[in-house]
Amino acid sequence: MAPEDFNYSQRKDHFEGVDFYELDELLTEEQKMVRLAVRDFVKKEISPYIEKWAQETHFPQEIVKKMGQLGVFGSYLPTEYGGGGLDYTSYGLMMQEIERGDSGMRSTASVQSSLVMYPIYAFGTEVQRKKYLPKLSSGEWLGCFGLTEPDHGSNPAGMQSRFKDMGDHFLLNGSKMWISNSPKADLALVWAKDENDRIHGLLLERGMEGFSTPETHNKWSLRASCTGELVFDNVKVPKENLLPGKSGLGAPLMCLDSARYGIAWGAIGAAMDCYHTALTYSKQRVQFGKPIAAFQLTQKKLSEMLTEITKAQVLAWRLGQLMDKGKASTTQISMAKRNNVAMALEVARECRQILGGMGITGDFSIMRHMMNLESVLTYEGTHDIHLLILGQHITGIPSFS
Ligand code: TGC
Ligand code: FAD
Repeated sequence: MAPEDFNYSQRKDHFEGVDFYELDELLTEEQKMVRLAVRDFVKKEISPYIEKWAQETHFPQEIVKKMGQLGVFGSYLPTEYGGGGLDYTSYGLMMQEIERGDSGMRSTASVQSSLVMYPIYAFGTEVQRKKYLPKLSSGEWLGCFGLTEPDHGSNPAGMQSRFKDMGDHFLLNGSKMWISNSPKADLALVWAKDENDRIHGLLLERGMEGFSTPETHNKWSLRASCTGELVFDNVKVPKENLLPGKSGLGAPLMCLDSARYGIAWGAIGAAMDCYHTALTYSKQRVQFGKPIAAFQLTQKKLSEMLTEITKAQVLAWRLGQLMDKGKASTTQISMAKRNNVAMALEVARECRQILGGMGITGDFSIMRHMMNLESVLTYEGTHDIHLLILGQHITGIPSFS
């Protein structure tokens, strides 16, 4: 028997995905079709250009409409508002496939879906839903989500952005920092406190007087995604732009549950791409008269990566089931986000080593994934904050402050 018959990499699915535990058997035909459609889109519309975009710190705004046409935005929301009416596993598979291309592209998709469309659907009025959701789902409009502030990242409860009731409108002051999509967004969902210190969501449209969105430069991570601030200098916000359905920190935290779930899947995509690249490279690269794949140390790296990717897939798949049943808890989501992102970052680092010097170049995707994943490890709750969320769940004792 030829050596390749034993080799996992020779299986038909090598370039199509990593499925060592045959988890495909657990997916529906519809879920597989969704995955294939997004995979094909990424191959055609993202992968050929992403390295150039990242090197040039270019956010390809035209991708927003293309993703909208594909049905990536609001996939789990009802069709009557432009959503896809799909389940959470399909949403997860979409995030996985987009992040195989690039974490920044997945950021664009998850902010639009989970952090802008979801809260408008869940906490908005019928008028707000009808006004904004179809534009966001088609990609005609791009949205952003403003929770983090310069002095309040992990602790959003301390936010200082505030609005006053002026009778016929609200007057908003403050600022937000590190906001994905902000420099290009048409709509910003901003979290701010009222005069009673209660947090509410406000919808700000580009062009409102006193509202600006300066871009954040000099990032070494998520270079094809645009990041910026949101600055509110006496912005008059119409009263009908407040989301009435839920107030308090629990409202943005509910949105984060959905986005963190998507990241748990997305990170697997980045890991898969690194793994495939390193595997292929290691079989081609010859040192000491042998492909480096023949060395035990390389095989150890690859074996451990496959094991960790597979464990992450099982976690994500089960979490998808719990999401669909409405049973997934914040702590279960924290565990998956934390584990899967750290796994992907570790896989990217190991793969970078397998490629030696070539691993640091933009000729391969690995270093870009690795740098992107440093942000993914931090945003939507840092690696350590998710550990503390789990710690609180286990012991019943919060240790944040
Ligand atoms: P805590 O006292 O625990 O909770 C405050 C209130 O919220 C309620 N709550 C929830 N409600 C619904 N769903 C959830 N998941 C909820 N979690 C908590 C809770 O019951 C309480 O309600 P009430 O009625 O008693 O007031 O809050 P805390 O201030 O102690 O904070 C807890 C902590 C640290 C876990 C939380 O602040 C946190 O998660 N911090 C991390 C911040 C974060 O993740 N920021 C992300 C910003 S957005 C982003 O990064 C987007 S990147 C997007 C991209 O590009 O992909
Ligand atoms: P800090 O909160 O200052 O944390 C610094 C360090 O201290 C971390 O290691 C943290 O784990 C640790 N730490 C903090 N508190 C504790 C504690 N109690 N115990 C132990 N350790 C602790 N935010 C948005 O609102 N919208 C967005 O679209 C968005 N997009 C982003 C895009 C990018 C590229 C990045 C980098 C960030 C984005 N963020 C966004 C912000 C992101 O959510 C925050 O960066 C993150 O929540 C951490 O906040 P911080 O950066 O202020 O770090």
